[in-house]
Amino acid sequence: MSKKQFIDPAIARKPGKITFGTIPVNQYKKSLEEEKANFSNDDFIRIYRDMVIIREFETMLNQIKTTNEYSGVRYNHPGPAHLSIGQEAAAVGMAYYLTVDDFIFGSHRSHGEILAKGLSAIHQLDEQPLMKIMSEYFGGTTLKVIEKYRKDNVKELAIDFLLYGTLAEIFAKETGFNKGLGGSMHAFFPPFGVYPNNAIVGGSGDISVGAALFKLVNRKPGIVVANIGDASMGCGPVWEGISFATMDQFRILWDEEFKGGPPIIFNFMNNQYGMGGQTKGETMGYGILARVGAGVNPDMMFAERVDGYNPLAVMDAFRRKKQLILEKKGPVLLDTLTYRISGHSPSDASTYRSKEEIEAWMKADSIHEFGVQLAGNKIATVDELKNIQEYARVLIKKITKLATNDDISTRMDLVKNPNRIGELMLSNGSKDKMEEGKPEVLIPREENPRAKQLAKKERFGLDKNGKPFSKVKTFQLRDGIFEAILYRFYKDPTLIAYGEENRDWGGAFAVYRGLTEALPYNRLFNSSISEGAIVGTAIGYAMCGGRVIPEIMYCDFLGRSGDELFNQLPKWQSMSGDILKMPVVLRVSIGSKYGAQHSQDWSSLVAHIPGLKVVFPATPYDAKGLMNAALQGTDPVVYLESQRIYDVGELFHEGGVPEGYYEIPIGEPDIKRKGKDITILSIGATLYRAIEAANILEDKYGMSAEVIDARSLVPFNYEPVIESVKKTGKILLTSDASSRGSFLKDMAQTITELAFDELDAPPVVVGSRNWIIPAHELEDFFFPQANWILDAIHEKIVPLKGHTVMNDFGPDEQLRLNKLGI
Ligand SMILES: Cc1ncc(C[n+]2csc(CCOP(=O)(O)OP(=O)(O)O)c2C)c(N)n1
Ligand SMILES: [Mg+2]
Repeated sequence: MSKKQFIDPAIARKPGKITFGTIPVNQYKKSLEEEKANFSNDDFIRIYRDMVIIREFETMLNQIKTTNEYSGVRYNHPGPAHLSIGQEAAAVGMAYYLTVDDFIFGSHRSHGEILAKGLSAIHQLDEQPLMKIMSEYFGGTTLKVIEKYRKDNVKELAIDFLLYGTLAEIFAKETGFNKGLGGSMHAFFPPFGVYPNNAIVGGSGDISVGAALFKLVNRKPGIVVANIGDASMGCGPVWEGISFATMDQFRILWDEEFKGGPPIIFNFMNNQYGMGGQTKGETMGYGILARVGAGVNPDMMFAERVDGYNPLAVMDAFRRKKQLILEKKGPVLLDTLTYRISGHSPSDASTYRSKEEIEAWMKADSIHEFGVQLAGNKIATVDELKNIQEYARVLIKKITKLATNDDISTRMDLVKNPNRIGELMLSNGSKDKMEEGKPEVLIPREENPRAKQLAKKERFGLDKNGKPFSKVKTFQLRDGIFEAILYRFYKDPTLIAYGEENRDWGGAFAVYRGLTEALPYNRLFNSSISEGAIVGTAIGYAMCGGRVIPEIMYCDFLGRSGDELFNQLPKWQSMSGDILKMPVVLRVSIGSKYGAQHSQDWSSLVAHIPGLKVVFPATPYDAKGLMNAALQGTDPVVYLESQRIYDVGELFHEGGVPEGYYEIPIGEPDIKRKGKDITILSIGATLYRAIEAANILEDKYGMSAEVIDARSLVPFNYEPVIESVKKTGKILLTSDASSRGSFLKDMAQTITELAFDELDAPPVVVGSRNWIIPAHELEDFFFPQANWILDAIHEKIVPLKGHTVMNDFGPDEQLRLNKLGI
């Protein structure tokens, strides 16, 4: 949305036609002789060598998988190995012109890409920085293994290091590039510009765009290459990543210097199959994959098909496409045609393709053909080529011996330290800013129009007589969130925020009102309606070193970012072996009044996912303090907000919401109302219903309830709750999440274990119904109400004298509903 752009009906409604340009298909025609102008003999031989190394590496894995032996080295590898025999030219061609500043992302079939990019980086780096990288990575753990066996030549040592680090990772050894926590499908090595590979196919489609966004926004050198399988063109994150990367605003609304948008090449490693499905003719409709670029933007993403069986053709394409990006001409799509001679995995019987087809592609094999050309053009003799093959065999055998040796290449010792992996789940860092530098802003913070308005507001919600101030006079919960975010924007130069309607509109619920005036487009912008990419790009942005606040407008829409939320955001810190940090604060607004698909509280769902922190503040004081803490940290935090209480004032914290900076530690619950007879533990906006119930309990039944506001779901300190239960002997837990399988049940069970002897009755859970959420007029029948809490206490914990039950929480009804699945 931008008022700068006038949408003229006279123009928009005019008849016309869209004409597409042409998309080149295998247009590379240069002979090796002609290429001598661009490559030295050494270059040609190195290209051959790199392909041969990759081929031998994959051949070794194939043999290990199928026969438990390679060249006399015996080993059983039960894990995955998706091999890329046949695709070597595509990988080496892709990596050749990329510098160490250029990042690649890939998929489950990325061994070849990792090695190609690593070999290219090793060639480009001087010995000193190379040695520094190796000796500093995990304090030299990986280097120490191979150093013993080779000390003569740094470049050769680095090749050993690359092959060993990758293989040890595949074999789940702690000496591998990601401490063995990534494995075959996720191995990577950032110092060489090799970023995560993803077992969720298409998973890199949006993460890589976030990495490119990081480069763009923070003016970092280099481009990003997203290596994606051809069948993954059917995946949501890929389409969303492409949509996000090609938004018009980069060219039209952002400052001139950002014109090209995220510097990214979507490189489809088109081996023409997705497991057993043929993409052309069966599972996709594009015919030639490059066609897809035509519809995306007027530049047709400079889409092109290139012969991925010829390394020089791929290099030529990458050189030209990289140049386009450096000229700020925007994202590029490459369809790199290749063939997977190996099966999808070593157990693949290739029932879906003919023998003739495999043989035809083997006959055209890129390594063989390139070798013939090198010999034909007198660049290398046949014997020299054979020597290279022998060199690769010796090298791979040596590395295989080292990586399979359990004494040299050890696994994480979970006997000695059973919680080692647990300790890597969260980084728990505290960082004012992710990088040094002056944050880019448009006005001084004091001049912010919203900040000026807030200065006049009442920071405690009640006047001297205990009467609430009017809404307009009160500093609200949304203001607490705003203040914390505004503060951080002036502190951390890497911080950016985006989502739907974040700019101009000020966020759908006015949390960001006043931010547009403060920040340039490159720090606050509206994204495409791509919830997957909103979260996915944030992941890529954070793993490259930035801090980011993506926003999901309604909690219900989290489903659209399911994979990003389940498999990416929570997992990359630990899967990287703590190389990557993930300072992403994902703001998620929980709806109200809008029925079944706009009012769901999915807090239980996100709290279930290991690797995420989850907070749900219910007061302005907590909202500001928890946002400050989330933005100071280095972990992914799902920050839940309830639309029902965006406008509440502070009713609990004496003195109101401080103007200055303070943090509320994530994980610490807070006693909002003191009591001695029963404990009520609430999550989120239900706090106010719990307080209402507590007041009725006091007034009508003479029972004093202690109300504890969980504030956080993960992590969570149970101690204050247990202390309370020791005093009261009774506890009821309540939140707006549907009761079955909810986080409340998890808490109830933990409390039972920790305080069984203190309890007079089992902990009782009062969640929402296991229904769809009805219209606002019927919402009170769905979300827990004060009278539900009273009914549940009466029926399950302690009879309340004279209480008339309105809802049946008795055991018979509980049994009946469970039998019915509601
Ligand atoms: C989201 C997801 N769906 C399904 C799979 C199972 N799977 C693994 S590889 C693969 C085929 C992918 O094909 P393509 O993207 O062309 O890559 P290729 O395997 O050919 O390299 C499938 C379906 C997966 N890993 N992730
Ligand atoms: Mg494929």
